[in-house]
Amino acid sequence: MKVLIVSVNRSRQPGAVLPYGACVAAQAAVAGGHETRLLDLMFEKHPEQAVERACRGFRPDVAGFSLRNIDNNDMRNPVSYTAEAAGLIAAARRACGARVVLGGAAAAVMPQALLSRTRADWCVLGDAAAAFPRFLSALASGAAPLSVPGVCTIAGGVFSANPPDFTTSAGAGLFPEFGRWVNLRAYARQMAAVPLKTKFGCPFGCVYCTYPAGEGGGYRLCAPETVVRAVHKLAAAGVRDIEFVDNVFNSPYAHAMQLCGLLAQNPAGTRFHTMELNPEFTDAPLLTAMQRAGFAGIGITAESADDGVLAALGKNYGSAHLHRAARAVEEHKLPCMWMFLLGGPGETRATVRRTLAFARNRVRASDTVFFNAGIRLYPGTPLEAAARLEGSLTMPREEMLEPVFYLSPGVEKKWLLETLAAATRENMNFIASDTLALPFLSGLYGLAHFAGVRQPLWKHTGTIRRILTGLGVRA
Ligand code: B12
Repeated sequence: MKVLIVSVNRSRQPGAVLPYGACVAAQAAVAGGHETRLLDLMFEKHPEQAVERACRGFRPDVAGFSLRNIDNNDMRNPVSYTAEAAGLIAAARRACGARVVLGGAAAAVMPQALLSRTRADWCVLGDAAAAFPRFLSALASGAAPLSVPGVCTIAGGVFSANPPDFTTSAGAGLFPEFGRWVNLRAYARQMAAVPLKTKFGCPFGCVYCTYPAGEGGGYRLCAPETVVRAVHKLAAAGVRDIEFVDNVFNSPYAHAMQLCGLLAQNPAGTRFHTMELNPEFTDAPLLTAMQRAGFAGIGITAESADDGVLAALGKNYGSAHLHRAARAVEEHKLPCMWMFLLGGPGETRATVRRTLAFARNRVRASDTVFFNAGIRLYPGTPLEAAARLEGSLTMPREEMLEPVFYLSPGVEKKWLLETLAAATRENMNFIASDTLALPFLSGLYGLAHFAGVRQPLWKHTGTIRRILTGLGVRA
């Protein structure tokens, strides 16, 4: 069959991200013996026309739409992407008779609502490398696609789903030939690293999160040797920055340590990044190993510095782990971004102040702190159930595609946003979601790349904000 994969994501917030999942899906279709093309809409000015053109030119039998984001996760300036996705699918329908299938991280979060909103024929959940070829061969042979694990559909108004298989192994299918599918130079010009994933699954129980539902609760690890081979292939293709995009990079701890050891022994000349360090496993030996491996920037998803809030969020760590991680960061040279999530269950003015005090006193002035206010509510999470019990969430699940957020009844939105605005004014290394929404951010990445600045750009947050403030720009 002829298969067209369309990567729908065009968000540049906080920066362009390479369509990793779409590349995996395209490579999986090729592995299944299908003639495959990928249309990446990231840099397209007229996406609907681009879809129509691709459909008319290629005449695909199957159009697979890779949906990464439902919305921008920003309570203050919410942007929803589903109407755009529905428009693109309608454009494909106008231009060709392909059967339309959804996949991707967004599809995994709300398959039924997305199928209904976009009127796609099918949705395939789980790892594309395992599920997509099976789905395609079922279609090609006339077998029932619903017999394939991970496939769902709405027929006659009724949603049916075959649960995804969370036992398939994580292997070479996770390392597509990126350069075959996307314009790597265009991403490099936007200072976007090439993403790599080293495992599936998430065993943690954070009350707001969809990761275990999307990938299963048990780990499926890639052999570190396979990851190192993929790194060397990318380096040979000219890639200079690689970002590990695991749900949590440093768990299992031994796997991360082994990978860092192998990367240090077999240097590829690439810089590494990850924004996904869990504080429980962020200690001095890990940071030493990461530094030796060639990491150039790390992010710690701390969420709060208050033990009560961390417990209510279902976190596996407490504030003592944050303090230990801060000490380890101080002892190393790695630039670090700390990320906090304000407004979760149990949050009060006092707990917000405790988190801000940690950020002021324990984070180096040269490091960056990112604060998000309000937590996006997703169907099926414990936080959704809590919000319904509190009475703060009343809308039916099908409508939760529109951005809806949890905010603790113990803290008023106005006070929280004003307090955050004051903290970011006073501390040039603090940023909040409104900084990510700055319209000139993409131009800034381009300029920095042109000037030879190395990733990550956020390590210059303080300097950039000082310059912009001096120019009278609120950033
Ligand atoms: C790492 C990460 C980031 C990094 C990205 C770094 C980078 N260089 O790529 C950073 C921190 C920058 C980031 C930012 C954002 N992120 Co983010 N991120 C992730 C994370 C943890 C992993 C993403 C990833 O690359 N996975 C690896 C790839 C291979 O997986 P995948 O894309 O899902 O593809 C697989 C399957 O979905 C499927 N598949 C994919 N496409 C297709 C197509 C077809 C046809 C088929 C059949 C199958 C298929 O097969 C693939 C292989 O297994 C996910 C969580 C998660 N577990 O998905 C969140 C996640 C994708 N992010 C999310 C969000 C919201 C955002 C932001 C909007 C938030 C913000 N304002 O910062 C931005 C948007 C950035 C942008 N420009 O688009 C949401 C998206 C869903 C939603 N809730 O809307 C997720 C799911 C987290 C969540 N549950 O809320 N993110």
